[in-house]
Parts: sequence; C-alpha cells; structure tokens
Amino acid sequence: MECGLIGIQGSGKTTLFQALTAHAVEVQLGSMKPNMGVADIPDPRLGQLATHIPTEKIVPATLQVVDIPGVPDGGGASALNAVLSSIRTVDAVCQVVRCWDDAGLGPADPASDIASLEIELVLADLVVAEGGVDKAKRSSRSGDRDAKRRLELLEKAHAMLSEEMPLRSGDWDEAESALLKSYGMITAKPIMFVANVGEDQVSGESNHSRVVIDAAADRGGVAVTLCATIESEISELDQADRGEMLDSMGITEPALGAFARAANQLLGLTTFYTAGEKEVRAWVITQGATAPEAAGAIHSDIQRGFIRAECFSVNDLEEYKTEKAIKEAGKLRSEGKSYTMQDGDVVHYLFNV
Ligand SMILES: Nc1nc2c(ncn2[C@@H]2O[C@H](COP(=O)(O)OP(=O)(O)OP(=O)(O)O)[C@@H](O)[C@H]2O)c(=O)[nH]1
Ligand SMILES: [Mg+2]
Repeated sequence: MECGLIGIQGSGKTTLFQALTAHAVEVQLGSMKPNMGVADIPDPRLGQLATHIPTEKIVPATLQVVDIPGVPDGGGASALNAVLSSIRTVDAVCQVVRCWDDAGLGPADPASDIASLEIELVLADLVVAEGGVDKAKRSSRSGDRDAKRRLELLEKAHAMLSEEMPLRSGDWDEAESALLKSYGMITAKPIMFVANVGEDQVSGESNHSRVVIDAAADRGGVAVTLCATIESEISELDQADRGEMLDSMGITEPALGAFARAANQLLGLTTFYTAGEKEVRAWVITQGATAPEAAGAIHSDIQRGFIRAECFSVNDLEEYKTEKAIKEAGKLRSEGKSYTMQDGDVVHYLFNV
C-alpha cells in the first residue's frame, strides 16, 4: 500500500518525505521523478508492550511513501503528465498544504491551493473518462458485454467530473471502485491533508491550519497539522536528543505518529502485534482480515498451518501487567479461523506445517 504526497510546488512534500523516511533516501531535487521510501510508523503501543514484555528489539510497522513533485509554473504538458502518472499508481493521496507565509512564495492561501489542485485533478480524470467512454462505446458496439458495464460507469464518472465533482464523493459499489482504480482515477482515491505550518505554530491551531482541517472534513478525510522542517530535524536526532527537543517545544510525540495513523486509516489498515523476548513487533493488515490472513503477513507457513491464535489486547497488558495475570483473569482469548483481527491485538500463533 502506497501513500503519495502531492501538492503545489514548494509546499514541503520533499521535506516531509525526508522526515518520514528519516533521511534514508537520497532525494532528487528539481527532478520530475518521484522519490520513493519506507517510513517507520512511530507507535507508542510498542513501547508499552516492551515495558511489560522485556525484549531484545522493537520492530515498528512501515508505510510506503512516494514524494511526487509539484508541477512547475510553465512546466508544460510533459511535466504535468509525468506528475499525474505518478499520482495514478498510488493507493491514497496526501496533499501537503503550505500554511506558512513565505518570503519568496508569498502569503499562504490554503483554500486556494486545495481548490486549484482539486480542479486540476478533476480535469485530469475527465480526460481519462472521455477517452474511456469513446473506447467503451466502440467495444460495446461490437457486442462486448463487459464494455457495456464499463461504459455505464464511465458515463456516470464523466457526468460527475463535468460538474467539477471529485469521484470520491460518488456512490460506488466494490466492483465499480475497483474499476475506477484500474483506470487510475485520481479523484476516486482516498485523500488526507497535511497542514504544513511554520516553526512558530506547531502548538495550537492557526487560521490557515483551520482552513485545511475544514476542507478535509468537507471531503470526508482527515488533516494533520505539523511543521515539516521541524519534523525533518527531529528525525535526524538520536532517541535521547529527540525526547529533549520535543520537551523543549512542548510536543508529546513527533507529528509523524499522527500522520502515519491517519494514513493507515485512510488506506483501510489496522495494526496487531507479536511480542516475545526476541522481538516486539507491529504488523499492518487490512481491516477485517481474519486471524489466518493476518498470520500470512508474518509468514505464509503460519497461515497455511494455522491452528489457532491466542490473543489479548495491548490494553489488557496495561491493566494486568503480565501475560500470566491476563491468563489468570480469563482474558487470554483462543481464536479460530474465522476470527476478525481487532486493532491492538497481541497474538501468539499456534500452527502446524
Ligand atoms: N517555514 C517553513 N518552511 C518549510 C516548511 N516545509 C518546507 N519548507 C521549506 O520550503 C521549501 C520547499 O520545500 P520542499 O520540501 O522542497 O517542497 P516540495 O513540496 O517538495 O516542492 P516541489 O518538489 O518543488 O513541489 C524548502 O526551502 C523548505 O525548507 C515548513 O514547515 N516551514
Ligand atoms: Mg519536492
């Protein structure tokens, strides 16, 4: 699952990408190629688990991020197409919105940035819908049943886009959503926003970030407020200095935690844990996954030879402190093949291959 960072030029996408990937990827500046990387997902629950279950190492879950450059002014059709085709392949998009007044770029105007990018993306999808309608018409004339279904869908999409409505505001069933995704329709993708604020505005809400939060709510999505330059600096520090810097700024955790949680929710993902003396580890799975499916995230053998899953929740561990006490309190659950994994489950798998 990939989350693509999109936005107007200079809104802070690459800075945020570097923060997310802790500067592990050498970024290309001024290139129209996207930067791709993997972000560790900061997760306070891992620390909680390790407090009660002493372990050799802690392994966080990860999120794939793609930093897509903004289209330069006067960049022409080829730059625009390069950017659009990068956006078409990601699973969800995150618009980074400039919320600081910049000496070079001028005052922040988040409402206009959000509206203008949205129109641009609606137009891009409209072009795809137009092309698709023509093609599906030709195919359905030659008696292709499936083409008829595509034609109906594309005509509905075309009508919405002509009214400047993003496709995500439409009512689509699962098959239709999958078809829209296969056409690479950008405005059908789930969207979230980052209100990228100035260094002096990380605590509290500014008028600019309020605009972004409201725009996100209008679109059924979430917004995270952060300062990408500060997050980028924090990500370069080691753990001890990190805590000190956060304290000095009155921040409880790097905003990247909130970012990653929002992105996971957007992507329809949820987290479970394995915990033992070798490692305490977070795993990301699709919401609604069954116990054996979740086991597959760890190893296909565990899924294949699944017998049952012994589960408790992170909260149970907080309350009872040890696994033994959880068991004695009757809170250790034995779950079978059809169990739907819950966010925050800690699991021991029993399997046989
Ligand atoms: N004050 C302030 N400056 C920022 C912030 N985030 C990024 N910048 C600065 O804004 C400039 C552009 O940032 P980038 O991260 O390169 O922007 P971008 O969105 O990747 O730009 P393109 O790739 O050209 O579309 C850099 O000089 C950053 O240091 C922020 O949160 N606050
Ligand atoms: Mg960039």
